[in-house]
Amino acid sequence: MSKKRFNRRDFLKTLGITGAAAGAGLVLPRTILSEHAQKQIFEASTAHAAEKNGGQSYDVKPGQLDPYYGFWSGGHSGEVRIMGVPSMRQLHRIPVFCMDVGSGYGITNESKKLLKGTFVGDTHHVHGSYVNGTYDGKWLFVNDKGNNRVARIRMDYMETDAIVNIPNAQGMHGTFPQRYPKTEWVVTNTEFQVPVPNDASNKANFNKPQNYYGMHTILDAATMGIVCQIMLDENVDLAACDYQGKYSMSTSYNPEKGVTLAEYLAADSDYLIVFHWERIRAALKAGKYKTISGVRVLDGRKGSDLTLRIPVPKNPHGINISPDGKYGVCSGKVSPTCSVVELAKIDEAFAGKIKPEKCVVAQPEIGLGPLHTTFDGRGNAITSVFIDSTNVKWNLDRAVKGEKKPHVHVLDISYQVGHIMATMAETKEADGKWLVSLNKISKDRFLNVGPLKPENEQLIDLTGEKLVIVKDEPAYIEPHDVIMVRRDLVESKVKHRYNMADHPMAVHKNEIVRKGNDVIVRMTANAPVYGFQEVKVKKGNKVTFYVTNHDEITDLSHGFNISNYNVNFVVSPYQTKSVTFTADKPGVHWIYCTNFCHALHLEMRMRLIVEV
Ligand code: K7E
Ligand code: CUA
Repeated sequence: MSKKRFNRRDFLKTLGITGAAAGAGLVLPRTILSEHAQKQIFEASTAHAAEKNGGQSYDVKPGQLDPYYGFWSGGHSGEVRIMGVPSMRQLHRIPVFCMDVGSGYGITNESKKLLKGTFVGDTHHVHGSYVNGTYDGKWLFVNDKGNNRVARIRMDYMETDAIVNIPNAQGMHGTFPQRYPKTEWVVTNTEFQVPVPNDASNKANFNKPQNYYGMHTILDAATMGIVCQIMLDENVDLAACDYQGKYSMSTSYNPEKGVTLAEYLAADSDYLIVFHWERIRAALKAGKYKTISGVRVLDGRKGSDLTLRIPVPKNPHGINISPDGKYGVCSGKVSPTCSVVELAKIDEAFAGKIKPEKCVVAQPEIGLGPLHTTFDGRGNAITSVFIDSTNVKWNLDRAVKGEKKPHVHVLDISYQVGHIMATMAETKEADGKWLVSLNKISKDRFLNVGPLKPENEQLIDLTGEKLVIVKDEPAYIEPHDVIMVRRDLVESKVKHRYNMADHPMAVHKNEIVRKGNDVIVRMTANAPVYGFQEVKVKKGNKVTFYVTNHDEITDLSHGFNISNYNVNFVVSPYQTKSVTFTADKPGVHWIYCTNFCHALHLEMRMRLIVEV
């Protein structure tokens, strides 16, 4: 193995910490990277130490199933991925905000209705719906930072079933479902401040950043309608809900309303903003809102009794709540500290009995660039530290007792970690088995595949005192965040076939309906034949195909590709999909099944004849 694994100059460039950022107090990282790398290689090559360490095996043998479902956001691929943990096998990809030509998402009429023509998306945070502080296996919620949307995925079919566009806001980021008693609300934050409303009617404010605002938006989980928005003077970043159904909270920065890098970094202290749900409900009831872009907007700026601002240093990033519901941990990002907020004190602070800053009960120094924190359910927190390229395990009680460095173990990872997550860690059932470190940069850890390199996801055994890397996995753009859910909470809810009644347009009888210029073909797919062997249309006809898969056999999906017409989709057992296009190219166009289904799969085809 090459000794020179990592070029330091390259690394510093990677960080891009020059000019304004350096001036703003960012310190250069530890510079013994090649030593890090060496140690890393050693740790990875002694992965079996993990079995000594905690005794759990990461080896999922052929035919065995993983004990955890991992739900990965796909970053600017716009999708969500399902992985098996600990095998790290990619099991499925769920297109959400993007087009997927394999499944036909973005091509079929049903998916076009969800996407409304927008298929650029940036998924950061995926979270499951809750009952009593743990996952109920019903829904996943995921944000789109790219185009201000939040989507819901129904977990019985593992497909996107609702997308809501959020007005008055931009850069939907931190997104979190209510944890207790169950998920009725979902909150989502705007990373970017914009004029409100952000349209021509408000053009007077386009060039006045002092009149831009951030929003904490509350969605109704069941209807995916917007309950209300709370207007703020800050950029609101990550979000969390408590374990009591009383509060949501968000890290925030840029109360100075800057629009340049130096300006965002000007203030030394920013806030964890806590939102008081009971008061929000009361304010809505009392009509204390303005309706802007059709949404009820409440004022949560300084002085509002709906919000509490707990000062934390500096441009804080992640806010994560310990599984016992006691503490919120704000990761400092530009400060090397994590701020531990005791949630019980928030009541007193809202009641005016203590100052908001008294909610912070510890501020340990974790490392350079702490971003996100997760938990092992045994009193330890693990924080991702971006600039140091480490995962730091530290003890919450020791921190609260005043230890400045309550470290248990520091693990070097490769390299530049963003999110980390432990199994079940965002629930009260955190079990401390596995940790995943989603590292932004893989450098030289995999075969060179050109300038766009994979990212690196590292699987870490969490059962021992030390963190031990057991697996390195490359990943395509751009796994951002993840939750890992115990298999028993999901598996029994996931269906093998659709309920035909869920699709009102399901085809039971093959027919062709011609109405003026419209041709509607309603057709079954049943291995190895489609309901028709040929369909004749006239050039210029508007043609719609409805296809229902009548095979009830598990795992027997059919494809539907129309040659020359830029159409392909897949229909799974008992599913119905449709597509509409103008028959503008005369000729014979074979429609064929793209998804292997039968010994006569290749023969599963028919002609579309476009006559002139
Ligand atoms: Cu840290 Cu979008 Cu979750 Cu990036 S955010 S890392
Ligand atoms: Cu149907 Cu292949």
